[in-house]
Amino acid sequence: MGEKIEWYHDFVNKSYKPKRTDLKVLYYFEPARKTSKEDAVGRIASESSTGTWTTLHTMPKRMKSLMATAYKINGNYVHVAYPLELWEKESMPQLLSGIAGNIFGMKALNNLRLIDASLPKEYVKEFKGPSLGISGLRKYFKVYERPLTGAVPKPKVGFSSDEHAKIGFETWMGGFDLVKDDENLTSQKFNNFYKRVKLMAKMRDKAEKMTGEVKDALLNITSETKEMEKRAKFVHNHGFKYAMIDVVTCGTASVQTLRETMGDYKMAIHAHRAMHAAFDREPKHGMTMHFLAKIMKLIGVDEIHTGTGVGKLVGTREEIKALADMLREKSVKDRKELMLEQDWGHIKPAFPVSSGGLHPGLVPDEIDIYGEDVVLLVSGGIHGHPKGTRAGAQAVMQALEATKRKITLEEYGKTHKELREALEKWGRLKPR
Ligand code: CAP
Ligand code: MG
Repeated sequence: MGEKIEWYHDFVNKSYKPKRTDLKVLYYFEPARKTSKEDAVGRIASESSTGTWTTLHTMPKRMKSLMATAYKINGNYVHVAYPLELWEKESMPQLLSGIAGNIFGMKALNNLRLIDASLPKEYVKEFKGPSLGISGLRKYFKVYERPLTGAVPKPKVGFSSDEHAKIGFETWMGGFDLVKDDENLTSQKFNNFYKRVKLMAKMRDKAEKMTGEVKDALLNITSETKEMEKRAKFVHNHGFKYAMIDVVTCGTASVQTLRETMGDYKMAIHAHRAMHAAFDREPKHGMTMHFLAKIMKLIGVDEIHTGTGVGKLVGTREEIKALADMLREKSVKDRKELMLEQDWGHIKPAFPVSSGGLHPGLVPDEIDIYGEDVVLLVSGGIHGHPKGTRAGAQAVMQALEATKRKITLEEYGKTHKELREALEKWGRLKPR
């Protein structure tokens, strides 16, 4: 018997109409030389569901109902429908092992990119989603008509816990809601996590007293999962509403665990996406940021980094708008080759986070891209202010007021010196 590849064609059916309960995935694919498109998409559907590389002697009939179907091929795009029974309830690692697993390494494909998955109601309902979400966080801060604002002490790492807390205090006093740890600051010799939390709590109390505003922090609990749980509890005991996790490096299983733990404390998760660009930057291969943000929302983060469109890191305006809508709306429609429809059911809306190379002069661009339901993180762009951190934060708050009142920054700067000084340094610079 020669090689039997017609097995793969059992996974292709262009007249298949997906069931309401099917999980549907959109992939971009490029077949390898001498592989037809039909063979390629058959392999994608097969390897990500029930198939293997050859025909088999035994295949119980009932297994037919577990096979995925590639049902729509449009140029280099293919839609695959997966029966719901394939997926374990409330297990993101298991879904990823299927629809984002072996298939990325198949020799039959030169490139494969998971663009988005449309998750059926029955699948979504098993997950928790954000614990507070946009409305819960706005209520907590009593801030309804502007973005939430935050900053990371810079340089990224190196400050002692004490120095860190002092910069935090200046940030809060400049009008910001949040002080954030950097993604690679966890608990190092020079800045112990537990010590930092204690000092930050002290400074927060002082800043809250002096300003009459709610102040909080995004302390980075990233670690081994059990230690993360311990750190989350410690942060909670010191009166913070949030903790930050590097969600990609930690992995979905630990994020799910922490959502449980932190949900008990009624805390929010700030998701830093460090490492995402290892698999979402190459436009023909890997998976999109859109899909990553979607699964993180599903498993329970309250906010996640989504890019600036104009700052120092990658991501186009169009992609960012699609991402922000997916995170914030109750349901979204298909956008050709960019995203699939999604009904969020009971899952609460989550905040997108704009960060990376921002400064006061870019605030109007961010409002134009995101509107007001966004967390704005401006770090180098406040600490680099000629008069220091507090003035830098004030300049950002002034830029927000000006934008809201539809006054140009330059005009507003005439009567607001912190903004004027920031503009004199950076203007409308788009950093790289
Ligand atoms: C920004 C930042 C963030 C990046 C992450 C940094 O600092 O703290 O980690 O924005 O990227 O370390 O670069 P600046 P993204 O404000 O000083 O640039 O939000 O795209 O995931
Ligand atoms: Mg950072």
